Amino acid sequence: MIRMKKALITGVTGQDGAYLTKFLLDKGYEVYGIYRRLSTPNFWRLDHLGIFDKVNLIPADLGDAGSIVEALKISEPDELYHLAAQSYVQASFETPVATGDITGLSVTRILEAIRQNCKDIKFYFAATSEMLGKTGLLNGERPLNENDVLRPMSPYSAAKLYGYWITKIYREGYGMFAANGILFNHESPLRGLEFVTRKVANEVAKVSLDLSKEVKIGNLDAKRDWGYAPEYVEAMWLMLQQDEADDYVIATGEAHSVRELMEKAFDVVDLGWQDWTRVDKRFFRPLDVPSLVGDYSKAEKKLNWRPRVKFDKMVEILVEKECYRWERWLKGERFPWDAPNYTSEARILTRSLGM
Ligand code: NAP
Ligand code: G4F
Repeated sequence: MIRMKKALITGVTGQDGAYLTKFLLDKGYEVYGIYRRLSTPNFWRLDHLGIFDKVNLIPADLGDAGSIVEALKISEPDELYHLAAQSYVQASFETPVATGDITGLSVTRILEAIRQNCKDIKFYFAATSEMLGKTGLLNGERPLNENDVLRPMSPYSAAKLYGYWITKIYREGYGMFAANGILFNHESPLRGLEFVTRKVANEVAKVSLDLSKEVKIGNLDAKRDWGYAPEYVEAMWLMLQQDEADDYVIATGEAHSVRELMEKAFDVVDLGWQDWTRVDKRFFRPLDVPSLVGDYSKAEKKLNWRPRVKFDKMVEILVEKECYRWERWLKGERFPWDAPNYTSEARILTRSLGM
């Protein structure tokens, strides 16, 4: 009898954790997910994908090495996907030390637990295009690849850079199967509301239904390479199916500015973006990566992976989903991820207000 493969996912309640869980369950995996105890349960993404009852949940915290060892013992995984992190760049300027610990140092806690207990586990680390930072200025000439210089511009990306290097060190030093996915931005209707794509989609839907009068936004000039999250989790899995561990850029190869995002999102609801937009300094960062575009040719060649949903389609999916949700909300339906449950941005006092 063929044994079902087992996967352990940290960050199972996040955007990628939920899509990866669904992807692996569809492949016949037994999936275990680490979640942290919160005062309010946070399983809405798993619920939305209809998989909440199919994933085995293990309470643990990235700050607590013992709980990670316990999760390994309970799940005995073949593959471990380390996705959990303080993942919001702007918040990393507010909580740089906690971000260093959870987003950076936790990678060593997990790698050490694997090294000491079960060295054969295949390990995936969610590295990021943000690590490229200032090197993004080269985007005027070409998309960036795995060999480009990493020059982080935020406490978040400095922490990820540490995680990326420690992953390579355990791979080379101890012969462990440890891969880095250098993923560029990837979005979906399950994105946290604070990230710019879902924030804009949500606000545009509200404007179109007369529930709001304007969208407040930060740096309109920033450019990102925005892909579609459900496609990116497949790339994570493909990295762990190779004979040898390696590092891969996953991207669409297209750059679009936040200005273009606004334009396209308002276009979906037949409105002109400039009539409804206000630039607000609270959404600027002490430092912001100006531009990021990725060259995914190594992943295409070695993993046979390529993006299918590009910018225009991705924005349409997000805006249409938010319009659908708000239309039903007006009829009295409620959803677990309802925006009214989020704190109004106007009441969040960040250090950017004093800049
Ligand atoms: P996300 O939606 O913010 O999810 C982050 C996950 O980490 C959540 O499940 C969160 O749990 C968990 N977490 C945070 N602190 C924790 C702690 N102390 N102990 C245990 N769990 C903790 O992020 P995502 O978009 O899915 O991204 C997944 C990973 O890929 C992250 O590491 C991110 O930095 C990286 N990445 C993302 C992108 C992107 O564009 N999405 C691109 C490159 C890299 P709660 O639900 O309890 O908060
Ligand atoms: O959506 P964002 O907050 O994503 P960011 O900072 O690029 O980070 C995301 O992608 C990374 C991969 O490169 C991940 F590693 C990370 O975990 C996260 O998933 O902001 C995108 C851009 C930035 O330049 C930001 O300054 O949009 C700009 N922006 C302009 N106005 C805004 C806003 N960002 C947000 N969140 N909110 C605004 O109102």
